[in-house]
Amino acid sequence: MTHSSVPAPFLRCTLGRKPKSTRFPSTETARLPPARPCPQPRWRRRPPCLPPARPCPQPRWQRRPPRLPSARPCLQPRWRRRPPRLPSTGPVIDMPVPASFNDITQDPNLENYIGWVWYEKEVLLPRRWLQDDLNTRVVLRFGSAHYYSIVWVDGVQVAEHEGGHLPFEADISSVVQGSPGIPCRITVAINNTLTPHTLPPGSIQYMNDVSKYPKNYFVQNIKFDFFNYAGIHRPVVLYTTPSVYIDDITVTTTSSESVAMVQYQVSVVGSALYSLSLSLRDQEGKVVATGDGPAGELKVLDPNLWWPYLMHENPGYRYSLEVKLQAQANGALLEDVYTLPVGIRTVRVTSTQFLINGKPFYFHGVNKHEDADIRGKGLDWPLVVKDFNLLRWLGANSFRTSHYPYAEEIMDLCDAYGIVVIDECPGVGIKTAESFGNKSLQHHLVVMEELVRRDKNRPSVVMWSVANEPASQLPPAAYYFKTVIAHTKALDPSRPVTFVTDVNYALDHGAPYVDVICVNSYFSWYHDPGHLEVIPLQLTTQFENWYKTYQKPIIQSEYGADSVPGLHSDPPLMFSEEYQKAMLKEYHSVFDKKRKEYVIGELIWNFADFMTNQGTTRVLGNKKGIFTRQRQPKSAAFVLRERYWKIANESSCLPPITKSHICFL
Ligand code: GCB
Repeated sequence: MTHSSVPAPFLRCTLGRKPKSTRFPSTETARLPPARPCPQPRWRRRPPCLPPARPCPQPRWQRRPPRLPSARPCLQPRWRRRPPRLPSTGPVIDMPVPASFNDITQDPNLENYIGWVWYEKEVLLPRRWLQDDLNTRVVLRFGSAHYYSIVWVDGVQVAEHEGGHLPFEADISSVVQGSPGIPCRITVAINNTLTPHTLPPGSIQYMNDVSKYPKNYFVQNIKFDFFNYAGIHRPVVLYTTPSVYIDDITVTTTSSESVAMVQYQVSVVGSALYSLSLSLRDQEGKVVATGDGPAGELKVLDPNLWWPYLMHENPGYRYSLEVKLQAQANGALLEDVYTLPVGIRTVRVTSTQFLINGKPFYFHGVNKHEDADIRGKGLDWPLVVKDFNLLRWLGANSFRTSHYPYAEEIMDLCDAYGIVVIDECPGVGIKTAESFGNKSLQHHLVVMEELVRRDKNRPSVVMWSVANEPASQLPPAAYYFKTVIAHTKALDPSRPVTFVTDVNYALDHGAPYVDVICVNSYFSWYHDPGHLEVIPLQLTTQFENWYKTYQKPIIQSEYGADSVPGLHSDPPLMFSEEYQKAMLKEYHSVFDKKRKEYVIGELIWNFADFMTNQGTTRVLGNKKGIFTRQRQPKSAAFVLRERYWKIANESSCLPPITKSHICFL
């Protein structure tokens, strides 16, 4: 739970000089004037993840000291104990936060850098945060950092976190309180090395043939198809709570036509002596239900349900749950207030349907990536909003967060616009037996805990996906997925769970445990390239085999073809825009037959072109987007747009009136 906050401290970051023994050339130094926290007082009142209202002082970061990665990231003890001021240790470079570091400079070594990088920033905290030190808790929160992070404040280690894509935070009160007026120094060390036990997994391969490679040469191998961007990808914020505070809220909802129940659970930390009061308001601000205590149920008469986009004229309806805590501590009355948007909706899966609020929901949507020129995976508000405009233009009602959890800011907009989400964890590229072992499994369980904790209250999230295309034909996959899926269901019994497979239906050891079969196939592309005519037969067979085996509804969770924008050919040849369109049409004819039976969705691969590792099958990245990386439509986008709107209209739901007013997020 987060309370009053200042915006991202925009870590002052610098790039370190490398020891001579490494293969990384030195990088120029550039300095900016010192960054200042919180230029606008109103930011302090905002929740922590909102973006800055205007450009902020540029941050800087330091990478230091480059060292060869090891299976388990570890730092030289001297550095871990108390990192020195980074500029005193060598050259530094300026680095924006949030952003990936890879594409910011002209240095190819930084683009492909593997190992430790260091960020640093000094922040002056408001005096009032530091004076009432018994009753104020100061927290430093990271939206995400890739992948292994250690954080110090004034040289004192305050946090250590494994894994990207998910938030982590640290109570830094004891470090910063007592020295008002003195800037505090935030230092972050991040290691982007992927090992068989990280998520996603990877491996470091040392090239020992000295006739071919320089000394200590190594490569980071990965088994996933997107560029392995790294850095501080999401906002970093400082916020305060009272020393007794609302730590977490869990909300689930049930409903009938005329009455809904909102079940809540509030966890409080800091004292056992407190009182809690809750009020639920509708969008007009009218209180529709009240409650008290840490757990209970709120009854809402004639509820406005949360509906997906294109399923209702008013999609994304959310009530506002205000939770107020009062506690006595250290002779003072403390109050903590948290406001949570609540969408009332139900989700249920039958053997042939996916039901939202009891009505069949057909996923006509996309797979995405967090990916853009220059900022890589860094949160970029203009791009985020552009993408939602394109989704709505397309008539898409859903997406999968392929292949990792997306920024909370993106998820907030899904809730608000009614875009339905299959929320995927970073379990992508799990291809070796080693990555199905106990160590990996334990980490996967923790990642699911973090993901469920972050997104459990989001009405847009209708299903968890615990992995993409693992080697689920390997025998250990059975126990692995049984355990991960059972754990996820125990954490959240209200949502179905799946993973996305490309393994043959008869060989897949994980499929027995999923609620919905999500299958990827690339007929006429990776299989029988150039042969569009095989699609109808092969796709029909695929669906029938899966359904016959499991009697579970099926989503075509990926299908697609690369197209180089502007490349034309008739008859259609691979990589032309015409081929991409023709492939879509062949797939769609089968979807149209099978969606009358048990196929409950189609998600195109991919919404937009995206960067990948270099390779002989990739032309400056993966070109299966229906939009270019710069978000211009290819011909396929128009084919899909016509189809999605047709499907939306068939389901006889009123499309919402497109409002074109500006509202500030
Ligand atoms: C897949 C993967 C996705 C790739 C895509 C492709 O099956 O799930 O990550 O990018 O195929 O284009 O190869």
